Amino acid sequence: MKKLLLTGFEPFLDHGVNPTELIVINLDGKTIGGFSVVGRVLPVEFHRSAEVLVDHVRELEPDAVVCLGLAAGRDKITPERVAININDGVPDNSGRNPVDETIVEDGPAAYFSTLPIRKMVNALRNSRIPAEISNTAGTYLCNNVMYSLLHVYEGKGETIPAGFIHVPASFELSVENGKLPGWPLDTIQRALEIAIGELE
Ligand code: PCA
Repeated sequence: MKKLLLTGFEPFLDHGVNPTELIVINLDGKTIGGFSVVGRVLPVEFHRSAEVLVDHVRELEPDAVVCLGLAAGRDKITPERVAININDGVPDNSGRNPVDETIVEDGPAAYFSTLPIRKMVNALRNSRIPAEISNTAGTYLCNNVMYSLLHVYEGKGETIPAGFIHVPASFELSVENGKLPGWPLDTIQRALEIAIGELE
């Protein structure tokens, strides 16, 4: 059976939990469509996250890679279209906050997702789950790991379905912070199972 590497992130900033961490732990070892899922949690640290991800890719040699991250404040499931060659953001979990740095010196400006993002969004909407393609993954860790992941496959001259999906806050987070739209965790998880079901 084909292998899917599914990553989430640990909690960061003032978010007490990260729904993507809980979901990849829940889905680890499960089968979705034709893929057996290997769930892994990444640190939120500019100097480590991509390295940890790339180590998993080397070790597992997956047939597809879907990285997940929390986009607190978004109210839809948003597969990302593009990652850009920039690190810039508020302090990460190690206190580092790069300003206008490149991720890969002399790397291309951007990489497009190789996930079937339009099919994923259509499948989600057909299941009455709010979803849209996002045209910016930001310049924080989510963009960093997506760019780094696609750079690895570019370097290998290999194309597999690989990319990033941002999810809204969970209900638990919206209780913690009254201003965030929050979804039940199991709805976010079901949405991701539907999106992953579009992989071939
Ligand atoms: N979301 C952040 C980093 C970790 C996460 O879950 C982001 O959108 O960059």
